[in-house]
Amino acid sequence: MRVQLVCPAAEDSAHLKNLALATLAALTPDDVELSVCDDTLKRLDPATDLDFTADLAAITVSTRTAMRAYELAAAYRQHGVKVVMGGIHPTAVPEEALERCDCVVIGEAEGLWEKVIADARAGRLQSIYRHQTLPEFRTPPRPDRSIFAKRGYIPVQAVQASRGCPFSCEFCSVTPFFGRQTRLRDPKDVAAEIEALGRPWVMFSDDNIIGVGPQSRELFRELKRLNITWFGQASLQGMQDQETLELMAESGCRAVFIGFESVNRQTLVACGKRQNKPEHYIETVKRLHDLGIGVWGAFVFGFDEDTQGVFEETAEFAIRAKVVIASFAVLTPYPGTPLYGRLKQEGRLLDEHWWLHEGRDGFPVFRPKHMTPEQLFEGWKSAWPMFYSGSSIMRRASQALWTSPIMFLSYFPLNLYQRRLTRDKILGGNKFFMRDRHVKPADRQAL
Ligand code: B12
Ligand code: SF4
Repeated sequence: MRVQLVCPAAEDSAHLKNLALATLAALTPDDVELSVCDDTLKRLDPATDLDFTADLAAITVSTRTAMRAYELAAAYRQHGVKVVMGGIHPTAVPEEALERCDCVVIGEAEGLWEKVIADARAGRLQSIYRHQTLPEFRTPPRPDRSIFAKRGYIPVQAVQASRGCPFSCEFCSVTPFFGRQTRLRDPKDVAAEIEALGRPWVMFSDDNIIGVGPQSRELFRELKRLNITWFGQASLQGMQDQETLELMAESGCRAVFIGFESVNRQTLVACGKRQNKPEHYIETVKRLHDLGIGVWGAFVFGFDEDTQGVFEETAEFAIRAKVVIASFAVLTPYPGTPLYGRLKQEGRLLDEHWWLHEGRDGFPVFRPKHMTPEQLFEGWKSAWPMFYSGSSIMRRASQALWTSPIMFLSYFPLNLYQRRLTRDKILGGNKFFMRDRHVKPADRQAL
């Protein structure tokens, strides 16, 4: 039997080894011949790059990659290849996916993929596979990364140490998909996996590497003896505990991605992100920086409490907090989230199937409460040049530059890269984007 594993790309997909495909590879019986088609490395030409002699194509799908996944699936099916889809998006909207493929795996692959393969072999592939309960994750099968050998990926290994999240922020897909209870891997198992990978730079694919108190500390102790460098996403819950932060730094953490989302307490309460307390943001960033951990802050615009002042207020806050880099997003109702359900019920979705239609990148797909979609779009765009203006980069450097040797070397390249992205992608090549008050005229010359 021959199976082709497929990773479709969105326009901005990074060259990262996809952990879902490596997991499927690990679950596949040895006598099945596997190949990989990764659209994120090189845009695949459906006519020439897909293996139409395969028995099965298995496509991992997120909402951002759904359109491309459907396009690739159509090509396989035209040539008689059966297509299985799995991942966050088909789990949220299985009926939609089933109109475009032969089989949908709802939820996590462990315990189901083996059945899919057996049934496909026997010629009795079912249209839906799903779990009765969430699979065990204490010692899951080790992802098989040999499928990525000799390709042009970013030299970072993605590793997952937990699944699920105890919070349920209204806009997030994680809790509906992975459950409200965090399932933790055995820290020794995580460390053994990393050790077997040759102690690479690690990116944890967990949603919250710090949020589970004593167990997080157990993991950090295991990582400490490996002497590695790692990055991950962390919730602000647990960040008040200095001992945990110190251990995190000692274990090799050099950067964290933090979803601050908003600087307004009411917004955070309303969207369910109660663990974020804006009054602690600046101090938390400083404590992390003092320990050699750079902070990448993420903010979202378009919440019901947001008014026209939110863009400047947020960008200024991020500058004052001196985060190493920041990203700003427009609130997006992903299917299957409580936010999607609410906006649909309130009749505020501009397009109920927005992911199936080409839109302007970053343009809202719903009607915000206190502004028009255009005002939200323009406001979102305005936050980027404020944050990546020359004077902001210099102002933040005073703290961020000294966090660690890695930050020292990467602070300016990272910021200049983001600044270029702002000019080319967010502002569509507008060379004079920095007409804001953080910008000295001399800075404009630099563009
Ligand atoms: C790491 C990560 C990233 C990384 C890298 C992702 C990558 N390519 O490896 C980076 C930082 C680049 C990133 C970017 C973004 N991300 Co992200 N990311 C994650 C995160 C935290 C982990 C993903 C992961 O590796 N999981 C581990 C693997 C093993 O799990 P998995 O993919 O779900 O696969 C399992 C099952 O789904 C299933 N499965 C998956 N595919 C298939 C296929 C088949 C055939 C079968 C049978 C089963 C199956 O089996 C697997 C094993 O059980 C998730 C949250 C999460 N907990 O999953 C968000 C998440 C996927 N990201 C999300 C979002 C929104 C984004 C961004 C849009 C953010 C932004 N505003 O820019 C961008 C978009 C990037 C793009 N171009 O697509 C959302 C997606 C929501 C949705 N409905 O699609 C998530 C769920 C987070 C959230 N809070 O809601 N992300
Ligand atoms: S946004 Fe973060 S904290 Fe909130 S539910 Fe999602 S993963 Fe959990």
